[in-house]
Amino acid sequence: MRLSQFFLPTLKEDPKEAQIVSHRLMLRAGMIQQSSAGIYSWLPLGHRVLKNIENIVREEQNRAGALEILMPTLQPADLWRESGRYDDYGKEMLRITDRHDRDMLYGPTNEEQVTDIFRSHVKSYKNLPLNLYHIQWKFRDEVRPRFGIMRGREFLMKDAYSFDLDYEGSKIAYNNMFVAYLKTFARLGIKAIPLRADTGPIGGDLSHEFIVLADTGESEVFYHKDLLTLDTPTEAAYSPDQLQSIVDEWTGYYAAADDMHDAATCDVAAGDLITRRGIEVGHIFHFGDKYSKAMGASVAGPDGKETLVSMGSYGIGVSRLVGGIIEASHDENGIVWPASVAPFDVGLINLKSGDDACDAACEDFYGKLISAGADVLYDETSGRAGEKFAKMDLIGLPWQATIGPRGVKAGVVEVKNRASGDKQELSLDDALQLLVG
Ligand code: 5CA
Repeated sequence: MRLSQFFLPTLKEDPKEAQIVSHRLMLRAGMIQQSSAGIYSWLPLGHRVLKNIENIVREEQNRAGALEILMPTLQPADLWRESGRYDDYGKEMLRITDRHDRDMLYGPTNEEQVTDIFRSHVKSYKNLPLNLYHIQWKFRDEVRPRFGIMRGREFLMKDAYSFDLDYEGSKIAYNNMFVAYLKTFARLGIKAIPLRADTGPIGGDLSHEFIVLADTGESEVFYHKDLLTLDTPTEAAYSPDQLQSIVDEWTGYYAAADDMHDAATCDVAAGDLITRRGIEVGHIFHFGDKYSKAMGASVAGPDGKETLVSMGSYGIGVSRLVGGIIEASHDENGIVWPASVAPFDVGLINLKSGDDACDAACEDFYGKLISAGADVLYDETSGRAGEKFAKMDLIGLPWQATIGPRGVKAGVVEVKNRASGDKQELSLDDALQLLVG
């Protein structure tokens, strides 16, 4: 992509409305634009990151055996009347009336909708276990939308729903998602720690939040220091026993958010207890037959008896993750994207656009990078060198490659690693090897 043909409305100054670094950097890097309070448009750079995150989340859900569907954003109120949540949900739910005076709502989550799909089609235990997920926009009319897309009103969520014949089965489904989440967050380049959590309006008896540590997080978290030293599971699949032992290992250390932490009962030695702030990027719930009972979702069991299915739901804040990753990975010059989610792999800077030799060397290198499969943002504009460097640092691509008149003469390109700041002068071939080899 040539910068002159891209749409990258960066800002030189810090926007006044942004209170936290991720919001400030997303606005400055031209990733998003506010439409109204808590509602944003995603501009090309932001959209690329959002899609990269979405794809990693999708791949790990598919790998875990969940099946992708797509449910609508607008739902009929009647489904929510069946579960009793139409009244319970309060003002956070955006209620809409259509032209026939039918009550509708913009979905804040999809337990009811997916239970309705399930009960219409699944009648036998032989079709279980089943896990259906979608990646869809949600709406919650938050009292105080803030921090940009971190606490939005409209936001993109991955929500998966598991259906099992009994508690044992649904515990395996829960553990399976727990482990899939550890893998997902590791691939996104972040360390997210699971905490025992309150179940809130979703309900249920068992729940974990996954929290990314960042000073600007909304909740305070307390955890045993050894939790951060655990290795992320890497195998493609695990047996139910293996899943249980991974979950036991990760939940064996003390970890709690402020609403669950009790200094009096916490038995971790003071020197081992770490207190930080964190951002909730995922939340999983086991709620058994709460919805299947209210909505009549049952199957014939092996003994022929009708049995209410045991369920869980599993959310990841896909749009919130964009901000969460920035909070966890930035410096004073801008964003530092983990390679897996970066909007481009390499930023190529032409230090003297218009100079025949420079232009030719850049074009040649640009072509070679693309042929080798790299996603490249090529700054061939006539801006000043300082501005070009500042812009590349701000948008945080993992690698920068700079070609100027001196380098052209010497046959070298300067390659900078955004995260470490390390720079090296390499021949074009060696640079290519390093960037795409
Ligand atoms: N039905 C369950 C799981 S599918 C559910 O809705 N869980 S949730 O309420 O915890 O939301 C799941 C994830 O969505 C959260 O962990 C968080 O990362 C994200 N999320 C929730 N509210 C917002 C919001 N207002 N803005 C951005 N992301 C949000």
